[in-house]
Amino acid sequence: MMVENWKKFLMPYEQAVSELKIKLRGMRKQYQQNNEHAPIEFVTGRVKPIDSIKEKMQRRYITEELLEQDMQDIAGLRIMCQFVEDIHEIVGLLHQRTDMTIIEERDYVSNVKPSGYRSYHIVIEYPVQLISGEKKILAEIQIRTMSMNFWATIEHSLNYKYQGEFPDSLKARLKRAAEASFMLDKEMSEIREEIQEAQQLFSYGKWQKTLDETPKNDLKGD
Ligand code: 0O2
Ligand code: 0O2
Repeated sequence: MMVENWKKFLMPYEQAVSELKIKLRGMRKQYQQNNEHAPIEFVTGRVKPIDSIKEKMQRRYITEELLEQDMQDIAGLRIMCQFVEDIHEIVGLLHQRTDMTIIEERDYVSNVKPSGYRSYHIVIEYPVQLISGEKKILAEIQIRTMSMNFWATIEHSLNYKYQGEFPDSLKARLKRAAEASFMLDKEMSEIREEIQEAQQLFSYGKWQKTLDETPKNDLKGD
């Protein structure tokens, strides 16, 4: 296969990212409707920009023939959560789904990368319905706490500036920041039950308020 038409090549990936964003955001909505703590805070997604695909192909010696198989994050989804415990809940939920197949898992939450990077990566096979029929594509779902996300986002942009060649002092600072991020997650986990109780009361309060206001709104309505 020659990628002479990138737009056409990326079409199924665009479709998959849009669908998966809706599906994952739908999971959050269901928790909210049940007035339960949602293990998902927010979801983002993107199709890898063509230049990044080309750069990664060179860096990893990936040929066009093997692109679909070997580049697992052309379609990328990211799930952010409040607590480390939420990550495992989401992983469990994804395992139960019948609309995707998990083909690989990389647990950088237990196995922190040397850089300090933490996140749980799941590679799925996802069927997209095209007018030409079904096409199975790979997508990567990264699941992380907001604290992990904060660190990764900062480190990623610094990487961009230094192209991975950090000065030693900066490297040490990032390591310390990663440890601080880990401590924050730990502290939050320890007070998790208390936080969740408060959040439930808060959302119940909001719900009550909506109920109280409904009749008035109805009267005002057309
Ligand atoms: P940058 O600076 O390049 O990061 P919507 O569905 O309309 O609410 P939208 O506009 O599609 O939202 O964006 P979404 O889904 O909220 O988030 C897209 C942003 O998330 C992109 O930033 C990506 O950087 C980031 N992102 C999400 N998932 C991934 C992933 O799996 N891998 C990577 N590398 N990045 C991800 P921008 O806007 O392109 O800007
Ligand atoms: P992007 O779109 O710029 O984020 P690797 O050998 O580590 O490059 P592998 O084995 O293909 O990667 O998969 P892995 O490690 O599961 O996932 C790679 C992706 O995880 C990266 O995408 C990043 O999004 C994220 N990631 C991995 N390590 C780090 C890290 O040290 N710092 C940050 N900020 N993110 C990391 P790409 O391909 O770099 O592209």
